[in-house]
Amino acid sequence: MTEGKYNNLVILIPTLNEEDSIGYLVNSCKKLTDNVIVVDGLSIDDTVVISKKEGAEVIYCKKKGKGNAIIDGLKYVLKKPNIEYIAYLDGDSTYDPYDIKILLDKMLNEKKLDVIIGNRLPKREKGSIKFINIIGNYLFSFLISLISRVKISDSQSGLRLLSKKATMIYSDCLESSGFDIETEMIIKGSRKGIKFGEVPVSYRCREGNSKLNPFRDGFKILKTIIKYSFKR
Ligand SMILES: Nc1nc2c(ncn2[C@@H]2O[C@H](COP(=O)(O)OP(=O)(O)O)[C@@H](O)[C@H]2O)c(=O)[nH]1
Ligand SMILES: [Mg+2]
Repeated sequence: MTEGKYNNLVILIPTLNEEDSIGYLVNSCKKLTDNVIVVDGLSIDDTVVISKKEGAEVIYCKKKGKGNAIIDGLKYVLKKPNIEYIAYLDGDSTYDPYDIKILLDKMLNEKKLDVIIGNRLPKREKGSIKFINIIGNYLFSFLISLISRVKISDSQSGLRLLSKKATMIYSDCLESSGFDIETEMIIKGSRKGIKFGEVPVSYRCREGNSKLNPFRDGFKILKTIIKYSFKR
């Protein structure tokens, strides 16, 4: 699997009002695979129209939050035949979909890995991650690594590749509704025997507005870390 399309790959894109970037993103993802699924949280702009026009399949998640969209997307993907790899990334313009190839190569070369996380920190564009989010991410990554006994540098990254096995495990157990989904995936996953790898990926400044509130969502992530350090 080096050239051409990866038709055993699905790319999931959770969206809430991402009309500024979704067209270009779907178009780029379609060069990697025909299976591009936008999980829309009832956007009130043209996200859905543009996604369909560019050839994505659109499913709707009425429940609020990125976590709910990812959980619905993973469950939906499992109904599709011949899918082995599931990638997801933000619907803004921050991640480069071609980096999914780097994640795939890592998973193919290290067969024991079930989840590959794109590490934004070494290659990020200046100003792409707010200072407060960098501090929060360092703190959360330290705590999550400690609890899950796996070294994770960028625990809040929203570019990930999952094996089918990991997707099956997650679709049965994930419950975080919002941005805390990334945290739950690592802590719960490590307890269920899922093996994680990381690769550096590029990260650019966003088009449109971020849906993440550093205080509200940061607090929720911290609560999730504490909850799952006790809960088995
Ligand atoms: N379906 C759905 N997607 C969401 C929701 N909130 C955020 N997203 C999407 O989740 C991704 C990550 O959110 P984003 O605002 O980029 O967070 P940031 O990267 O931390 O600034 C983006 O593609 C959002 O459009 C939601 O309530 N429902
Ligand atoms: Mg984003």
